[in-house]
Amino acid sequence: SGLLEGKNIVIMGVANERSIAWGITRSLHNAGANLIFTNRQERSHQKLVKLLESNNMEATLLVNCDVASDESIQAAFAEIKEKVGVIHGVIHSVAFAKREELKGEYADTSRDGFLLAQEISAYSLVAVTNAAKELMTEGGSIVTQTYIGSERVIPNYNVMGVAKASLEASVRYLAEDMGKYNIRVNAISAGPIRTLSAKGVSGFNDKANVIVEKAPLRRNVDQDQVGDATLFFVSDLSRGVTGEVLHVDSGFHIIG
Ligand code: 0WD
Repeated sequence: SGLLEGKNIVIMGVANERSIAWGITRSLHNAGANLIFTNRQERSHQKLVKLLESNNMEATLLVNCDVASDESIQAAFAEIKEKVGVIHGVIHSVAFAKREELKGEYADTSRDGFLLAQEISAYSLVAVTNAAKELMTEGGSIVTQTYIGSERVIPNYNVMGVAKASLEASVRYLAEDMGKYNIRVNAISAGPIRTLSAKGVSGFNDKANVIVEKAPLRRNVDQDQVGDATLFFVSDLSRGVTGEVLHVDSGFHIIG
């Protein structure tokens, strides 16, 4: 369907074909969106170029963006403004924590490991929202990716769980700030999906097995399910929704 025909959407965080952001890309592309991509690493950029080619998709623009740097964020959105003009959505699908902080005890988290996880995984949404709002002159929708480790203690998720709690609180405060510009801010809380980042957290298989065992739908979610839920948030179908965290987790979060 053409839900997003003529809409310019920025997608941040396609590392490879397993990335959640790539599932989102498929859903938004099928809905007719014009897609602008940002990558941090040259390696991801090359992979994305190949992925687009092999899927017969044409990107509107590819730009570099390291969310650890305000200058990089400013430069990325300045380039998008110059070459594309108005944007209608941003997909924030980036996070980072040191591998050694994603196992063992949370109590062992280092000061710089804590700050790094907060910076890349939570503050980046604040900085990106502020840069993107200048380009969202026709209103817009910002969607980020979170995980249930923000609400409950999930073994090994540790410092990232605390960063996701910060991210979800940011979604609510940003939703209030952006509402007056007709910009909505929401999050999707996906169940575990095997990606490059997921491999960095110890015990991925245990997490996936628990979903099959306990979730009402008794199966794991995939990138396309997150993509379609994101399409809902980006499109006008969700025009009454902001500051929300939507679980796309086969219903796992309701089970005690
Ligand atoms: O089970 C999972 N995989 C879940 C992931 C369940 C629920 C939520 N999520 C979240 C993640 O925490 C993250 O926020 O979804 C988001 C995307 O994660 P993913 O798809 O699992 O991971 P991956 O494919 O590794 O993509 C992460 C991206 C990469 O993109 P680039 O283009 O940079 O290679 O985050 C990127 C990472 O490199 N990233 C950064 N991007 C810009 N600036 C930075 C940075 N400083 N650091 C990491």
